[in-house]
Amino acid sequence: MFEDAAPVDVALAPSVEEFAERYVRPERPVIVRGAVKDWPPSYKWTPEYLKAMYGTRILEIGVSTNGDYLDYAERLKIGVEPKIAFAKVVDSIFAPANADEKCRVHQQPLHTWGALNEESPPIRYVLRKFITKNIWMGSTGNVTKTHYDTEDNINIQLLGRKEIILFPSTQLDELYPRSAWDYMSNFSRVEIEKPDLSRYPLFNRATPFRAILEPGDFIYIPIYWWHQFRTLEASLNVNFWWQARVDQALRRHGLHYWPRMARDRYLHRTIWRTVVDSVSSFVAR
Ligand SMILES: O=C(O)CCC(=O)C(=O)O
Repeated sequence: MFEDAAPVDVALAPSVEEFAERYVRPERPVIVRGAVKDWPPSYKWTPEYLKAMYGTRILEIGVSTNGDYLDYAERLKIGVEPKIAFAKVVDSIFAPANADEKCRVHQQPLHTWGALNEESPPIRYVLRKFITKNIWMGSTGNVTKTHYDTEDNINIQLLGRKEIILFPSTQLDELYPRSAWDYMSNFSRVEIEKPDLSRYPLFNRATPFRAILEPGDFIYIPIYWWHQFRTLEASLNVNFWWQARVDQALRRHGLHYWPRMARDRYLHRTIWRTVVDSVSSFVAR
């Protein structure tokens, strides 16, 4: 689907200055190819290596019969995800006995993963202090539905392939975010592959972009750009979200995200982090 969508720009190992100037400053997405060859996870993190390092670690995973994890955050909150040894997850994703059983390791912060954390320092294109570095792993056919994040994102493809559909951050109304009180308030109500235009007529004027991520590529997803990820081949990714500036945090999308953050007691941490980071970047100038 979306084969006719506009392609996301592609850059071949640009300099950091060029990346910052052409893409990050104007908040324009780009796929960067060939820029992480020397980054240890690119040449070290095979399924066998990961199993040998952390195979016995027990973690919570998402499971799905159709690749759709729409209520995943809700399920995590009420603690109903299976707990399983990492080696088993790696096998069921990269060497599945039954292709209909899908699972994923969703946004696991890497700072608790000792050696893997040390082997994955921020790549040079991570331009500001990063908030989290996560590992993602998932079966062919998984889909993370359309949503936006409140930070700039660099998502690095280590194994497998993913399709990403993006919509500009300016199209907040066209994508109909869920209620500000919803646990997934940053998710769109529109099923972008079969939109109900009678309920969501403005989606008609939304303008999709499409990108395919291959091993060794990363995608820069600017703050508030909508994105859907589809796993085309069993995948391993690492992403970095870095701190938004105060003026970015105060945009409509950020404000829409805050009510549920306040209710779930994350807001004060976000405000504090944003202020501290803005003051320290100002002082460092
Ligand atoms: O890989 C995925 O399924 C989702 C990744 C994502 O949403 C992100 O990096 O912001």
